This record gives sequence, structure tokens and C-alpha cells, in this order.
Amino acid sequence: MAAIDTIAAIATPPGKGGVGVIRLSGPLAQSVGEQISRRRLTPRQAHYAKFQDSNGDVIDTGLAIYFAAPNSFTGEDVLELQGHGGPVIQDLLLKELLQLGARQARAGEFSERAFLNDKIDLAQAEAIADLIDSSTAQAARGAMRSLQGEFSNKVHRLLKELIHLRMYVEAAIDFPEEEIDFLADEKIVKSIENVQSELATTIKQAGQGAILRSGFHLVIAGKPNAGKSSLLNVLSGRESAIVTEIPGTTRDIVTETIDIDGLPVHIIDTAGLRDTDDTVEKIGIQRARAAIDQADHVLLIVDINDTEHVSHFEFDSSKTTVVYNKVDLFREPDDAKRLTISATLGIGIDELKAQIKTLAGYSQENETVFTARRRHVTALCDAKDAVNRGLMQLKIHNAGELLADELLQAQNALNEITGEFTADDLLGEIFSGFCIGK
Ligand SMILES: Nc1nc2c(ncn2[C@@H]2O[C@H](COP(=O)(O)OP(=O)(O)O)[C@@H](O)[C@H]2O)c(=O)[nH]1
Ligand SMILES: [Mg+2]
Repeated sequence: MAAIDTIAAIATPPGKGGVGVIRLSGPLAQSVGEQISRRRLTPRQAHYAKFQDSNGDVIDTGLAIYFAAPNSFTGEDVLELQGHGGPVIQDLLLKELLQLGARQARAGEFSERAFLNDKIDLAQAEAIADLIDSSTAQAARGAMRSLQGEFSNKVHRLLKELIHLRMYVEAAIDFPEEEIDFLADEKIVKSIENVQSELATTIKQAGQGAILRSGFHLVIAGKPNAGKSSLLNVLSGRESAIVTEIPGTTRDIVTETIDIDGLPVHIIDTAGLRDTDDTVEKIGIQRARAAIDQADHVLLIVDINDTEHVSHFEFDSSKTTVVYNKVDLFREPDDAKRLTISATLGIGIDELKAQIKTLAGYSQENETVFTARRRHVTALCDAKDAVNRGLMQLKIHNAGELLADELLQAQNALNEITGEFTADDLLGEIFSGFCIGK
């Protein structure tokens, strides 16, 4: 095994600030800290020090704090130097640390070490990045919940149930003389169904968490002059896109991110869809179609006074909501149950926002929301598929081996979330959980 080296990096963002923090992790942390501050460092105590180079010239003054392994963020010896927050002074200090034997840390390397040292699991490490990146207060709270293990605990609970199930099935396979009829064993079917429903719930929650993390991508599409840009402007509360009565004004994609009760929504205004010979407008329409394809959802804006529809453009109805605009100019009684707004007068905008939350599957009331990532949702779905297949194997073939195999697949999928490698810890589970002499 390669010896662990000592890594160092500026931990505060580049630029000027009252304080700038340099973090260092690895076996040299204490000695580097004591050399640079020319004093002994007691763990977990703030020491005021003059940070000096090898000539004794003072680079900066500030606080040195040393954390002895394993009681630190990374689980290694860690040093934090809190000096003044200026890019030049922090660079000088970092250079000195590198002189003393540390090496520049790679992106995410502190969190990686925390993961490798079992301080946090993979989902929690990801939550740190998500917390820092969060664009709404709700997203930050969700990331914090994930960091504190709310999501990981759910996955661990599922893993435990899967392992338990597998242990039971495998033990039965290993003792064929007992001739277990798997299907007749209702306990197995019940447990599988339990896992299925828990997986379904977790997939839903993680899906919400993924939207909370990355935001809901909402495209505004429709014919020219329907009022798409006006809608973007009224939703974002500023004049982001040019609005004119001239059809074909919008050509480039204009994006604004808004916060609907904590849900980050990326609103994407597009060029009006129509046949055109204008080269620039054509490109705009191509971009609009690409945006429509990639969208989580599309608001198809229709002028309520314009009965002619956008016929030659196909919309995926499962992710399209029709919104009727310019209701202020509509003079007929409107019996149809439809979403009507006036982008210029602001009529129906609150209802539309509520609708957007529903479309995103977002509910504020759900205080248990934690952030998750697409890969987590995919892994959970893989696990669910495997469990479903396992149950089919059981029901059709009464096949214990095939069931055990699918359960292992499900377990592997979940392990991808937490980043655990469970080579054959299953054996240990079997022995400790089962009385083998029985
Ligand atoms: N009366 C009325 N006019 C609107 C409404 N929404 C947009 N308009 C007008 O319709 C024209 C086209 O609007 P615009 O937002 O540029 O449409 P886009 O081409 O779909 O982006 C402009 O003159 C707007 O002022 C509305 O709700 N009511
Ligand atoms: Mg426009």
C-alpha cells in the first residue's frame, strides 16, 4: 500500500475576504503546523500564531488549529490555518506548506479521504457538494439532511432487509435436505413485497430530492406572439426577454432560475414555433426543439383568442401542459376547465406556480425531503427491477437460487449509492444471524 501523503488546499473561495482558510490533511499535519507557526500545537485548540517562512519572515498572522486523527473531518491528522483572505497572501502561505512537504490537494480530495476513512459514505460526500451548490434554502436543508445520513439510513435499512432475505434464502438452498418450498413460505413473499414498497417510496423521495438538487427544467414553448417571453418575465419578476408585438422576436434561448417555495425552477424561454425562411429564426426554432426534448416539462403557451393550433409540431403529451394566455382579451364565457393566464396583467400566475410545483412532484409540506442525485434514483430503480425479477423467479419457477441472485443484484445496486464494497460480508451476516447447528 502506498504511504498516505499530506494534502493542502485553500478552502475558502478565491478572492478577498476577512478570513482565508487553508486546510491540510495527512501525517505531516502537526509537524507542518508547528513549523509554520513556530509553536507547539495542542489538538482542538485555537493558537494565535505568526505564520513564517524558512527565513523567519512573517507571511501572515492568524489562527492555527490542529485536529489529531481520527477526530477530524477526513479522519486523518488535519491542520487549519485561518489567515487573511487575500489571494496573494493565501498563495504565499500555501507555497510554504508545499515546501514543508505537503502536496496540492485535488478537487474533492478531502471529502474523498473522509469517505475512504469511513467518516461519511458516498451519498453523504455527494451531499457536501450539493449543500455548497444549493440554490434555494429548501435545497440547502435537503442537502443537510442527506449529509446527516437521512438518505443513507434509508438505503442501509433496505440493504439490511435485502441481506436478511438473502441470508434466509441461501441458508435454505444450502440445506436441501430440508426441502424448503419457497413459494409456500409466505414469510419470503411478504418480505419481498415489503422491500418492493419501501423501494418504491424511496425512489419517489429520491426523485424529488434530485429535482430539489438540480432544479426543475421548464421550457416555455408555443407559436410566435403567444406571450412566452411575457410569461418568462412575469415569472422571473424582471424584463429578461424582449417582448414585442412582432412575431419571431425571441431567437436565442433565455433562461431564468426562480424559486417557487424552495423549488428551484429553470425557466427556459424559446423561439416561437412556426415555418420560416429566416435563417436566424430557423436556428432559434432548432434550439427550441432541442430544449423541448431535454425539458423535464413543457408549458405550451396558446393564445386563447387564436383557435389555430400548433399542428405541425409534435409534443410529448406526458410532459406537456397547455396554458392559455391573453385571457384578458377573451370575451366569451370560458366553461372549459383549462389553465388560463394573462402574462401581462399577472392573472392566474399564482395558480400556474402551484401547478408547476405539482408537475415537479414537489410538496413543501413534505419536511422529510432530502437531496439525492440522478444516479441514486437509477440505482434504486435497478434494485427495484432486480427485486421484481426475483419475485417472478420465485412465483414462476420456485427458484431459490435465481431469487438469491437477483437479491444480490439489488444489493449491489444499493451499495453503489453508499459506495460500500460488501465482498462477502454476507457470510458474516449468515453466521452471526443463524444458528448453523440447528
Ligand atoms: N393583452 C395581452 N397581451 C399579451 C399578453 N401576453 C403577451 N401579450 C402581448 O403579446 C405580444 C407578444 O408577446 P411576447 O411575450 O413577445 O410573445 P412570444 O413571441 O410568445 O414571446 C406582446 O405585444 C405582448 O405585450 C397577455 O396576457 N395579454
Ligand atoms: Mg418571445
